[in-house]
Amino acid sequence: MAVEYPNDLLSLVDQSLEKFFPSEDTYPQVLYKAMRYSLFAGGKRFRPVVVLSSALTFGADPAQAMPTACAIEYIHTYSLIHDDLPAVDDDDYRRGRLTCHKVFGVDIAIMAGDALFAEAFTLISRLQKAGSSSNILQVIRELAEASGPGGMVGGQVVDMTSSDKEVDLETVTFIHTHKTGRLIRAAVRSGAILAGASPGELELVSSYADNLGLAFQITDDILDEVGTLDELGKTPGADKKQHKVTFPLVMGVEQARKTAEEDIRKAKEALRGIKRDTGRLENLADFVIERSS
Ligand code: GRG
Repeated sequence: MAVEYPNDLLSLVDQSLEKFFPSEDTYPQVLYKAMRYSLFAGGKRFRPVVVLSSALTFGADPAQAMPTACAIEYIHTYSLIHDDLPAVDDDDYRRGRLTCHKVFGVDIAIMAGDALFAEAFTLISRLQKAGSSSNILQVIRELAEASGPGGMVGGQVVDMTSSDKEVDLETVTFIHTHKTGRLIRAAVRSGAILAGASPGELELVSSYADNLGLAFQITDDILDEVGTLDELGKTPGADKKQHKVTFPLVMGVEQARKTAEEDIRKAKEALRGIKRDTGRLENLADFVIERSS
């Protein structure tokens, strides 16, 4: 049976993004239009949903973690805009519509990505009220580190410099855990930190997050091989065309799927040590392995 996605949280995120994000009449309009074009193009809102699920697990209300949840979506959207640029992956479609640079031009798309990244930290520092000051500062640090050279951008650079080369499992694991995994880890940890999880709980939920993040990118690789434009909202087969380093390339689709399943098993095992209702986090783990978009 298909796993049910937490659409209740997704709707709350969509409403909050509308509430927090400046209107397209804001000057300079072309910039806000480009940012909004990519931010409001749909998408699963997986990372904000993860923040809220983690916050709920450790006893906070979704509203209390919402500015952080939305800020992570700004960062994720920035990464997608830049990832699609001609100098990077050169993609025409994303989230079922033309990519930002195709509509607004490369110059504005670069600026829209940069502005979304900065706006993420503006949002948290202005509106993240729940949580102690030191916990909010810790969340800012989690997101900055996860996005920067030790996280998403570092992983992306190894990805870009590895295409066309003979690669081993260690390199592809580094790429995936950094390019995609670090931001998902930051999402899990931020929700837990804002809700006041104990150090022991934080350690266990981080282990859940690491396995979840790796499985998420392996399923992304598999979907690029077996998915359709309709399902994915972007052109499938792009990894192969660009000689990208992926798990299916290193070990074949079947073994890649087994690896992702094993990561999800480990993620769930980590949850078992947490003496809370971890049902929402378990459900997200099931979603990651079964997703078709
Ligand atoms: C700075 C030029 C420049 C490039 C960097 C940081 C970066 C661009 C790219 C990071 C790599 C990246 C885009 C990782 C995310 C990979 C991924 C799994 C994307 C899809 O995420 P989903 O499935 O998409 O959550 P939706 O559309 O549902 O939000």
